[in-house]
Amino acid sequence: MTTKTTTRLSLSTLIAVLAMAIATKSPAQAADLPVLQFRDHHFVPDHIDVPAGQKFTLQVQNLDATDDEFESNDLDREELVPAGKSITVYLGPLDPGTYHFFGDFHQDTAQGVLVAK
Ligand SMILES: [Cu+2]
Repeated sequence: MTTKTTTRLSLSTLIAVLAMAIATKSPAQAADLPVLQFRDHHFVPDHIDVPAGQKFTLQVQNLDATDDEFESNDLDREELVPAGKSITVYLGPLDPGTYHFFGDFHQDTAQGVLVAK
């Protein structure tokens, strides 16, 4: 009985550890991506490599004193990013390729691409 209890404990502990490992995998992946910033009405960086074939999140931060929008026809997204604020954009899974995005209120300067590999 003692042995059985120990075995069950070990198994449930192992399952818990595995579940945690799986649960923390996606956020770790997302943390590898740089924060996308609006800075002087440009995107910094203006090119981000992202993983193809899986969901990921992109943090978009607006360092400017005016609102802008993270917008992309390729990605079918239009998200307001208020002045001084950050938002999370949920994306993917994407096919490998290049996806153009822009700042809708400053399209003359705020342009960038996500490259899914
Ligand atoms: Cu827009």
